[in-house]
Amino acid sequence: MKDRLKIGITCYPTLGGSGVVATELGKLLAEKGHEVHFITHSMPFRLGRFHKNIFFHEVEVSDYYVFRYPPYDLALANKISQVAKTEGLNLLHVHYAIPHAVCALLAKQMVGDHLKVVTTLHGTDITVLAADQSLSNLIGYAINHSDAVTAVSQDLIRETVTRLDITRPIDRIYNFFDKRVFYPRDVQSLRKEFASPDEKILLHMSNFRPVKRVTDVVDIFAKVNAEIPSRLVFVGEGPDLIRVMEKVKDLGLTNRVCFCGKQDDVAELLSLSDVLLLPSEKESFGLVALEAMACGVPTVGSLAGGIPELVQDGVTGFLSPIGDTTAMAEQVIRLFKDEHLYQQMSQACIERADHHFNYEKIGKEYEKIYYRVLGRPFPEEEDCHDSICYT
Ligand code: GMT
Repeated sequence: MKDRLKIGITCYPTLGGSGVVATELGKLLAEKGHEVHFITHSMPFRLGRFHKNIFFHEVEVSDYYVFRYPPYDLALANKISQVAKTEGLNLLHVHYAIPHAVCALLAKQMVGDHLKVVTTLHGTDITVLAADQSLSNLIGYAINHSDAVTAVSQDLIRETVTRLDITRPIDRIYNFFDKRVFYPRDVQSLRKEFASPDEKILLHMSNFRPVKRVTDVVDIFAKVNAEIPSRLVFVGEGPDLIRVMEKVKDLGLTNRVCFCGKQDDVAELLSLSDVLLLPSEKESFGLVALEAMACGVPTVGSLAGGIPELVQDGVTGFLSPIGDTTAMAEQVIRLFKDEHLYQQMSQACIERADHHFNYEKIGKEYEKIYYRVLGRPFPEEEDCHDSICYT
């Protein structure tokens, strides 16, 4: 490819949507011909197969006896500077202001101003940490001093400029999905393992943090199941898992609910479900709703954060005020009772995902920012060699 870049990526490699976005973006940039260096404390969990343009540099943290806390942040900054120098990186794309953007800025000071820093905000650094006085100034500093900053929704930009003293523009770049992975899969036989043909399947996938309001999922399911025979599938685990399990038991729903735990290959599970439940209290984007959408599965959820920018109420799902489990259950029942509406919505999901959130479109938005901060023209016309060609 013309003007190939050398890009360092730092993210939380084992956690949630931000790690998925960072890893999938790195993989796809590598397919396009860029050289991608992951600089993380462990191998990103979605990295998958070997690719000649992808390199992994492990951050090792010393636990020297005088340290009260192992200095991960300093080890990361040091590692980034080493990799940037030895590999001749053009830029660092870091996910989360804290600590990754701060570490990247420190590395940049060590390496030189030619190394550019692009920071992507995913949510928690703003919606939770920006209110923490012990970190807020540093978050603002990291945002104001990065060469470019992106956020995964307009709502997150609004939150960022409201909560912090921000003196620079922030680009909105939505999350994306890979259409070679997320599409309506033929999962008839797998579906039989979860439900009989006359039953519907509701699915929730998250890290079970309190902001996900997973007990609301159980309330919604109980109401739906009282009217339409259904099954509930949970994917993931986290702090509220035990509470949710207890609630399921207390409501006598144990034999209708499946707890699958953490799963790597989620496209099949999404494809076998009829509706995704996302009743979060905070959600800067909701990557899982996009992945479900790409599989033709509508979302019923809350009017929180960036969810309405992704899920169009009444078109690709239904949204209600946070905590209104009665309305959410009614909407699921309405969808399940009206086959025509369901099919229409499912089709609208596939089209919307493909049109607005496909990698080709979103990947290009990130690449344009990379070339912009480097002061180089964006090479519009790519020969297809070494790049992704969707047919
Ligand atoms: O949802 C989580 O708790 C995980 C979190 C993360 O750090 O990975 O997800 C955030 O980033 C995702 C990717 O941009 C977004 O799709 C999620 O909406 C966002 N989560 C929250 O805002 C709670």
